[in-house]
Amino acid sequence: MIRMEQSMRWFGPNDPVSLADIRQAGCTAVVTALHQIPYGEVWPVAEIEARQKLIEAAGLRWTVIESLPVHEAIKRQAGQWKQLVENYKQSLRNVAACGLKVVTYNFMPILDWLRTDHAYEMPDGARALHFEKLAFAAFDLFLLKRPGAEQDYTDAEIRAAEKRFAAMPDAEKQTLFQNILLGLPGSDEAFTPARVLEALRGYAQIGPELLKQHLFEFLQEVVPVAAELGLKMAIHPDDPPYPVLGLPRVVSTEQDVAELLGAVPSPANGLCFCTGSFGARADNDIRRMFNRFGERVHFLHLRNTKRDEQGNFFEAPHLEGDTDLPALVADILQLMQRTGQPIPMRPDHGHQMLDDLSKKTYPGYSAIGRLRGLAELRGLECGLAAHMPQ
Ligand code: CS2
Ligand code: MN
Repeated sequence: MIRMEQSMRWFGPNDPVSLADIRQAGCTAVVTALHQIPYGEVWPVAEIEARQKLIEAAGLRWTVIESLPVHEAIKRQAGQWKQLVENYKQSLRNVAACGLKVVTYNFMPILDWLRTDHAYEMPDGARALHFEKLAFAAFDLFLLKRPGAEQDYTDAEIRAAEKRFAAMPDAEKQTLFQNILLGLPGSDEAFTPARVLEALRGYAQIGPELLKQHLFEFLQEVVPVAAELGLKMAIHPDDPPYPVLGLPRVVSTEQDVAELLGAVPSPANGLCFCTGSFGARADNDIRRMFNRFGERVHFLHLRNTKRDEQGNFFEAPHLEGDTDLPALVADILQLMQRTGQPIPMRPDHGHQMLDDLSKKTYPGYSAIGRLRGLAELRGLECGLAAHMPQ
């Protein structure tokens, strides 16, 4: 019976969650990146190998990169972008030479995932990541003061955001600000408002159609190289999967994915299927999407979200929330038996709980909550596999 490969994300030697912790959680692999290499620079073979040695010495494997970031200039097709695409190809050659197999990346302008609250209290006292639309609007309008932001909200939304902001204690305003400008995954360096506003100006002329075109042109360049090297590219969806800060979004819906996979039909052009990101939209039917695109899914992020009518969502326990993960895992098992290919998986985020409540880790990436998520998913897969007709 072919099963998912179980891993956790590791942010490298500075991650408070160690490789030993990850191994004890039951993982056979980690997914990681060379976070110390500035975006756009080539990943040197020596550094890839050094990282690999650390991981293997802990009894784990490294086959999935998360992420090999795409430089902003490539997304905007500005400045030295052609050289940066060449650098990306060279990094692909280097990681392939070291035996890595899957390359995760995203095409979200400027920022990676966004939440308004990193410590949203669950009824059981655990803490979850939360996206509250009104708080986000308050940040956008009154803290960041993005020029033209009013045009992206209705009058009623602006009034509600004003009220929400007026009632917000100063400490909450500060946390909101810090949460949203958290910085990129694996970095301790937060964005400054000036830097974000400047970066936003770079997208003033770029709508979703143009950004999509830039993405497809990037793929036309890098996918043939990846295919030849035996690498699989896995794009992560937008998180949240709708426009924020007036920025264009290109990987949020089933239609987006169909276009993206169709634009460069090579099997090397695939997806990081993140159930939590896609699942934050009520109009994404997660199982239908997986069953339509499954053969191009090269990496799985399994997590759950709970939405409300207003479009707010929090990260629910892995087997609760709006996405039927038990049914999805059954679909995944079936697909893997059909293709004969195990798909690497990781629990994407977890609650901050138990001893971790007093520890500082990357938001969403504490050990115990992810251990819980992984254990539940592993048990689920195991039970389903045992009862699956051969
Ligand atoms: C991850 C993303 O932490 C997360 O939510 O799923 O940061 C993901 O690693 C990147 O978007 C992939 O490039
Ligand atoms: Mn994800």
